[in-house]
Amino acid sequence: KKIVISCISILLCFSACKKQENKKEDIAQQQKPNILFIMADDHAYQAISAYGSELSKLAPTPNIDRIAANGALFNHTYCTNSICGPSRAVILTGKHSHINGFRQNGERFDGNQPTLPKKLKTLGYQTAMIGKWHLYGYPQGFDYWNIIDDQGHYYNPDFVRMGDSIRIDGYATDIITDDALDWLKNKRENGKPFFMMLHHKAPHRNWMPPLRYLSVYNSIEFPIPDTYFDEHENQVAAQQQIQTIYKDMYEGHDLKLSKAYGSTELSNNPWTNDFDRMSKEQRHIWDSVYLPKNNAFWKANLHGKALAEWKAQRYLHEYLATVKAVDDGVGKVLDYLEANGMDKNTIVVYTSDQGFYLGEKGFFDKRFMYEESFRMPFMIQYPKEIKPGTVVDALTQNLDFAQTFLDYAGANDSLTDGMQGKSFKPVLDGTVSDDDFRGAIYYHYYDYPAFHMVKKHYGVKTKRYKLMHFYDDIDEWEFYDLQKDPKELHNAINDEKYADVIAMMHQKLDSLQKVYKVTDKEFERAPKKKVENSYKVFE
Ligand code: SGN
Ligand code: CA
Repeated sequence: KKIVISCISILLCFSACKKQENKKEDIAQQQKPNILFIMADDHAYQAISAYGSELSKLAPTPNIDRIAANGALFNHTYCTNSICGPSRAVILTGKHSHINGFRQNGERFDGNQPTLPKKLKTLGYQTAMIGKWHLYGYPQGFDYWNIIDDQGHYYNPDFVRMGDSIRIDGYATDIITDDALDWLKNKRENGKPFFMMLHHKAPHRNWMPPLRYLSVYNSIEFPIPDTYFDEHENQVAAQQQIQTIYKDMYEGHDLKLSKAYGSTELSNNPWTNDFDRMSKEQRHIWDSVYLPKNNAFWKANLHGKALAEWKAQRYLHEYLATVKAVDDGVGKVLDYLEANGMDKNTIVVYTSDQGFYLGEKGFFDKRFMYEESFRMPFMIQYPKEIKPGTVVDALTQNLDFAQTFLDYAGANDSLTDGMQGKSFKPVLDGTVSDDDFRGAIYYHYYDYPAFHMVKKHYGVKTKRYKLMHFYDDIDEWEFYDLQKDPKELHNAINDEKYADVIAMMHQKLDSLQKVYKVTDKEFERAPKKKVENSYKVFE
C-alpha cells in the first residue's frame, strides 16, 4: 500500500513539475516576439510618404508610415535580384539565387530546402502565409497558408487554401487583409509566438484600383520624373528594354483605355481575364467611372509628348490608387494589434519584393540594378526594442531578413548555418554603426530573354559607387558615381578620372563573388527560349 501511495505521489509530483516546466516554456515562448512580415508586390519607395517624395505627398500612405514612425525607416535596403519569385526565394532562404536555385520567374522553388518558417517552427512559432507566393509548388513550413494562384487577379481572385482551389469574391488587397485578420483573431494558438507572411498582390501590374478609389486622385496632377524622356545615352541595355511607359504599355490592359469615344470596350487588352472575371455590378461601376474619363481622353486628341505624358498620369493615378488600398489594409492590421495589446511584442515589417519605376527613365516594371528597381522600401517596428523614429543608413539586403528575424527570435548560430546574409539587429540595437555594417552589396539578374527584355546583368554597389556588367548577348559595363549622378544618367565607365575607383570596384566585385560562391556557371549564355506574347503595342 505504502509503495502504491508513494508511486502515486511521485507521479503527481512529476506531473506538477512537468506542468510548471510547460508553463515556463509557455512564458519563454510568449516572450519571443511575434513577427508580422507585410510585403507588397512592386511597391516603389517613391510611392511611400515616409520616404518623402513629392509624388507620395500627393498620395500619402499614412498607415504604412506609422511603422516607420513607431520604429525604423531604412534608406539603403536592396534586393539581390530585382524580380518577384527570386526575391521571395532569397527572403525565405537567406541565400542568393544561385545557391537557393530560383534564379528567375517560372522556375520551381525547391521547397524541401531549409527556410525561415521551418526554422521558426523549431523555435516554437506558429506560422502562416497569406497572399502572393509565386514560387510555384505549395508552401512548406506554414501551419496555415492561403496563396494567390500564380500572379493572381485584382477582382474575384483565385486562391489555393491549404491545397484547395477557391475563388473568393471581392478585391484582392481586401481579401488578403481580411484573411490575415481572421487568422489573427481565430486561428492563433495561445501561448505561441507567430510568424505571418502577409503578401499583397498589389500594386503589381495591371494596377486595377478598388471600386472605392477609382476616382480618388481625379483632381490631382502628379509630377512626372524629369528623366521621363531620357534616351539612355551609353546605356545599351536600357536602350533595348521593353518597359517604356509611352512605347510599351497596352492601352486597354495597362491604361484602361476604351476603343473609341463613347465606348466601354477596352482597347489593346491581351489578357482579357483581368476584366472578364469582374461581376456585372463591379464592371458597371468601373465603366461608369471610366467612360467619362476615357471620353475626355478621346476628345483631347493627344499626340507625341502630350500623349506620352497623359500615359504617365493615367499610370500614376492607378498605381497610387491601388497603393491606397494596401495602406488601408496595413492600417487595419496595425489597429488590430494595438487594440489587442499585441503591438508591443510584435515585430511588424513593411517592404516590397523589389523596387519599381514610376516613370523614371521612362520606365515601368523593375529588373535593372539602377536605384529605383534595386532599392526596396523597408521599415520595421518593435516597440520593445526599436526606438521610434530611427533612421537606418546601413547597406542592407533582402538576403539579411531571415537572419535578422531568427536573431530576434533568439536562434543560435547553428540555425543560420549556410545563410549568406547578416542580421541587422545590432544596427537597430545601436551596437554596430550604419557604416560598419557592410561596405558593398552584390546583385545578379538572370531573367532574359523574358518579359520586358532586360538583359542579364550583375554588379556591385557601395554607398557611393555602382559597377555593373550586362552580358549574354551583349557585353557592356556601366559605372556610376551616385553622389554626382544619383539618377544614373551618365555612364562613366570610360572616364579616366574614375580609373582607380573602377579598379577598386572590380576588386570588390571579385571578392563578393568569392564570398557568395558564385561560379563561372552563372554566366553561361541562356539557351534560346521562345518568349510568350508579342510586345507589339497598339499604334
Ligand atoms: C507579369 C507582368 C510583367 C511583370 C511580370 C513579373 N505582366 O508578367 O509586367 O514584369 O509579371 O512580375 S502582366 O501584365 O501580366 O501583369 S513579378 O512581380 O511577378 O516579377
Ligand atoms: Ca514583384
